[in-house]
Amino acid sequence: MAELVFLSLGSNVGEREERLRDAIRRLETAGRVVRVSSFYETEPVELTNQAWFLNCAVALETELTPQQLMESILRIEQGMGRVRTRPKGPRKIDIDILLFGDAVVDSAELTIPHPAMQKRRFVLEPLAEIAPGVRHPVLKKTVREMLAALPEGQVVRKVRS
Ligand code: PH2
Ligand code: MG
Ligand code: MG
Repeated sequence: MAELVFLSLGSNVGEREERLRDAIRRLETAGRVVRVSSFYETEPVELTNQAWFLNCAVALETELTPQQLMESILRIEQGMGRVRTRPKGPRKIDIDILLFGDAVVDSAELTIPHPAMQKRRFVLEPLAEIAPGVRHPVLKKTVREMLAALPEGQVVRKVRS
């Protein structure tokens, strides 16, 4: 049975927009891309001394398991030449699993829902555009509610719709 998965994509190195578009095309190998948000220009958070990101959210219908999807994402990131320098540092492409249906996964390699999604405006603004009423299976809040609960601060600007 297909599950509906929500992903966050980000790039802050080189041709960011082309990178996001390329990643979205490649995600078709893992399922069916059913929705894509606008692209957002976002201030870097957590590791702040790096270039601004372009971020978006994607809804993917997939028959893969969470583990298989993660492996498929790692292959896409590697195929796009991502080099892991330091955690949270600059990257050509980052694809994170936010929500995987109502699944809750907590293994050494994979945590779903994404543990930081409720704190990140660069995740919630794009996600609210394509899935405002979707509910976090642990926090029991909708995306719209999580976004409304965020403190002001991080600059997130829509650049394209
Ligand atoms: N990703 C991070 C850390 N900080 N900041 C923004 N604006 N966008 C990101 O995608 C991002 C970040 C770790 O993956
Ligand atoms: Mg990330
Ligand atoms: Mg990642």
